[in-house]
Amino acid sequence: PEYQYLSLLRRLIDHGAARVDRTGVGTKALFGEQMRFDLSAGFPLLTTKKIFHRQAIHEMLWFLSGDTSIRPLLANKVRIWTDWPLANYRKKSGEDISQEDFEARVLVDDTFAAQWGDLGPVYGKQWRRWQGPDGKVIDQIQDLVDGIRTNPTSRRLLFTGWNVADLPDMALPPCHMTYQFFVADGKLSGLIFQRSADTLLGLPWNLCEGALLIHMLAHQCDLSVGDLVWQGGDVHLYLNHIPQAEEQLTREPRPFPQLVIKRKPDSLFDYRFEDFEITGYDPHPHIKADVAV
Ligand code: THF
Repeated sequence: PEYQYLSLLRRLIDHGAARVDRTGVGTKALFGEQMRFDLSAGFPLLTTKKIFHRQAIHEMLWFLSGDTSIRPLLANKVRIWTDWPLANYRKKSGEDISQEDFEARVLVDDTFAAQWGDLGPVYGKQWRRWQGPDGKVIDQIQDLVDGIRTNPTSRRLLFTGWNVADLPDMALPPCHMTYQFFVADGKLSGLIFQRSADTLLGLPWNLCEGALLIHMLAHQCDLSVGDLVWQGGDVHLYLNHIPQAEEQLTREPRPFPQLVIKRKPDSLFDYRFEDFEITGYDPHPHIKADVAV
């Protein structure tokens, strides 16, 4: 359960290699880590600090919608993607605009949103509208659903956001870049390969969203849930997150909550936020930490 995550935090602090990273903040990093969660035993939402699952669910639905603008996120009061377009706008316009004012403009001004609120061909675009060299548009997620239904023993049940040709146009290349699925004994398991993992801030969200996606796919394909396997490449702890990690390590994990899906829509793309409920979530208090941009 959660002990795998806590042990990873401990090992990062004790044995992580000090590295200077893209953001300049500095990290401690380990290479090649794995965790496994049996989803039938509980939903892997960390309990040693409160995770904002409302926002995480919205983010996964946004990926699946194929959208790449921060506007639908902001409309749901999800602000985790604002920092990157905001930094870009400040740099290019020279205007010292506040985050609140920037977000308000993206929400009300269509032209502004189109010019400054889009992240480029990130996750949603690649998942739902990967463009082939012949112009053909590929919906990797629909193909995955069809594959799980018609050919469940296939070894090609996967999708990827790592579109090499599109990388230069993305605000940020995908971190959780490849997902693979496996059906056995009526259970659907999923594996996430994440090239770069912000262990304190992003990783708990990635686990929650990966688990949610497996639940949704299983629901649609009349399977039960198996394991979530998470694999990280460069797994790091930002140096300014060490005090928060130490605080979290003093806390005793509580049982994982359960995910309840209240409605079965006609397709994977018709789930709404209200269809999901997390029950029995009793976390320790939130721990605040700043994201490196
Ligand atoms: N960049 C970095 N440095 N870390 C990341 O986790 C990350 N992401 C996405 C893209 N680039 C990244 C963005 N996802 C938070 C959570 C997820 C994010 C970005 C930020 C975050 O700050 N969470 C806080 C509080 C959020 C709030 O106050 O609403 C938290 O405590 O969970 C990883 O995919």
